[in-house]
Amino acid sequence: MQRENWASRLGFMLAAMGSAVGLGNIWRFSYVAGENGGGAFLLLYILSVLVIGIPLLLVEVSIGRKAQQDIVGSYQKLAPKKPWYMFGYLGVISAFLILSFYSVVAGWAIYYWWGYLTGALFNRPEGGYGAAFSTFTSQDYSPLLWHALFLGITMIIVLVGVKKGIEMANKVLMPILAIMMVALAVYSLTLPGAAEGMRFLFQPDWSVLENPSVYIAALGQAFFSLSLGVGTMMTYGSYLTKQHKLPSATAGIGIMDTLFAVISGIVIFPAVFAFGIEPSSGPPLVFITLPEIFHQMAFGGVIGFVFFTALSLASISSSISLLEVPVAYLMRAAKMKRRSASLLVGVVIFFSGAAVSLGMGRWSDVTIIGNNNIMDSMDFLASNLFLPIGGLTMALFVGWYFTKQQALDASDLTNTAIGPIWYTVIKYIAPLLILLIFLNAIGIV
Ligand code: LEU
Repeated sequence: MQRENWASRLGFMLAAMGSAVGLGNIWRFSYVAGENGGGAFLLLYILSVLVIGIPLLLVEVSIGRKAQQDIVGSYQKLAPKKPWYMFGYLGVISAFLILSFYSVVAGWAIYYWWGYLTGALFNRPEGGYGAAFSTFTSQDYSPLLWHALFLGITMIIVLVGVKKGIEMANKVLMPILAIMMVALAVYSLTLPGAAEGMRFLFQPDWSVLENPSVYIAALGQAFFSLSLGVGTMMTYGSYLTKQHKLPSATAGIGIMDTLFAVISGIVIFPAVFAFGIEPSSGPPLVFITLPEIFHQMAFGGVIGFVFFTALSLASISSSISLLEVPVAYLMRAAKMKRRSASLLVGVVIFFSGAAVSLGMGRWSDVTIIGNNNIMDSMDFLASNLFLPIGGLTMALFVGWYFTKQQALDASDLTNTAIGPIWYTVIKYIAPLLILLIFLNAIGIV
């Protein structure tokens, strides 16, 4: 069967950017930054992106393009009969875990979108937006419906195929979301909590660095936000042909994605302080903060509507990339049709997502890892452990299994000044840093 390809390098760029920019930049970034003390976390996150994330993004896309396969197939093809492919399965599992909660949270975003469309959210609910949010998410059925709707849309786009839906949607979407975010940031800076919010975000409180979990949170956020280590970028890279140059594309994606996160911090934190919300409120943070902002703004209802439209669409372009990982795998390994693979994975994820959703209410006392509920446990496992392990494997694969020449060639860095620097980073520096962060987290160093 002929494999699909992107229409152009721009098509790939947009799809990869669409994968990177999503709930991770707005929802996850703000609450993780809030929980980890703000400024010092931001610094560690940006360092993780620059030193580990962007170089590994190039690694991941290069493997995919060279192998022209899904994540498991790529390792099998480039390293036949070697155990590397086992780590490919880790990517498939991560995609599965992440999509299970991603779809639930995106369901919340669509519910908010609907609330602005119908005007239900224009007026501050009795008891505030925070209470309304937990009333909604702790219900049994309603959040499930939005989760099902979001997952259904994701499945339809994936079963139509990579090129058609994805490239087009992202062309319009990214610019709208970017404009909205910048405009909201400017507005947030006029709020009475602006100075405090900016201090929280940009003035590091170094004492938080004594806590090892801050490092792993920053690393995990970098991986999650760049869609790195899960196989999405490898799969998207596999729809590229050799004529497209990768280094500038991947650097551009990494920088854009990080800018989105920083700007969303500028939107959220002034409002957090202006409205007296706890920065460490966890996953509900943006769902409480944003409606407060829109409530206060002139034409806030319309702005809320446009914003949640853009956020929901941005989440779709990320969830498609996640679903594409197991689908591409099943299409090759189980010789399934795109349609049946998408349906099968979608249905399974609906059920695991349902557990996540019930974990916000009826099953809220179910804890899996430490004190974490179902969603936070899945997120911790996937984002803070599996993705960095996936990335580490990719770095070791290209750094140690490939020859230097093969590595440079696969990533279009032959005879370039940055080639040797990149190679040193992916062969030694990034793997060592990831290991150190892990060892530190379990208390060994
Ligand atoms: N990078 C995406 C986001 O920030 C998530 C990824 C796991 C597809 O929303």
